[in-house]
Amino acid sequence: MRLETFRGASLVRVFEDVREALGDDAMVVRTRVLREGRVHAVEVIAAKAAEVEAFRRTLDPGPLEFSAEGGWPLVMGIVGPSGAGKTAAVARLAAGDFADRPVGILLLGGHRIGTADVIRSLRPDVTIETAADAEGLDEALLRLCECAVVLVDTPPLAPRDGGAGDRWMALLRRAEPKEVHLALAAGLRTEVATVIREDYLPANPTHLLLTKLDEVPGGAGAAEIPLRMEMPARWVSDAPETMAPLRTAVPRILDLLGVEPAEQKAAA
Ligand SMILES: Nc1nc2c(ncn2[C@@H]2O[C@H](COP(=O)(O)OP(=O)(O)O)[C@@H](O)[C@H]2O)c(=O)[nH]1
Ligand SMILES: [Mg+2]
Repeated sequence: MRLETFRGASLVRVFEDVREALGDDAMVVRTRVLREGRVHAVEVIAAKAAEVEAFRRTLDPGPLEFSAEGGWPLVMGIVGPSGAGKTAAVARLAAGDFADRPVGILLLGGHRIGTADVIRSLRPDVTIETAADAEGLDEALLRLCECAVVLVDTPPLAPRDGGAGDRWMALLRRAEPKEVHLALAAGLRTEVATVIREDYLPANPTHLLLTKLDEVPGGAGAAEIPLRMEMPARWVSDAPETMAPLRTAVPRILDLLGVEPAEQKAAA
């Protein structure tokens, strides 16, 4: 979806420009008054309504489907750069969204010391398994097969890791996760986010997990990564406290754009 910025001396004039450029059903994302000394100008950020609607559909992850009782656990991976908030998200999901279900944690590859403690501090009863090769993975999954959900925490990719990244990404694929969430801090430049996604493609990311939304100013700017990624999003993370639950992504991201989840406001 393309956001366009229009500026002019009055709102009426700017809306005329918006309508001319984007059509009658253009959607206004933001309106503000700019002051430069004594001069006032009006700025309107707008998009084509059909594009907003398409973005809303892309973002929608659909319901989360758990297996029937006794079935294979719902396996979900979280991948992304160092410090993106992967481990925090795993812990918050285990203690929040999935608090009422038996949750298992799988740590693939090398992790920072204390990773298991971070998760256990929020959800003491989780079983935490590690796996370094295919055989170890199969055994770990068998040990977790009574869980309803298995959350897979992963290390970051590093340029000279001697193939460690390829190994854990292959293990993640072998675990056949239903969803793989790519954790990206909201403050990243969109160009950087695009390159990171390419790096993590072998992990087959299916969803965007926008993190650290509390660290960026709100508004349309904070939605640039989801706009660029064009991936469904189930959760966002927007609090530094480890106890804070993850939030449902779609309303939060649409809110940044000033869009209601199920409807759109047409330009007056
Ligand atoms: N402000 C803020 N901090 C966060 C958020 N999510 C995680 N953090 C913090 O960011 C740091 C790195 O998180 P961590 O989960 O260890 O990142 P990982 O390397 O991707 O596993 C920790 O101090 C987290 O508490 C968030 O949404 N907002
Ligand atoms: Mg971590």
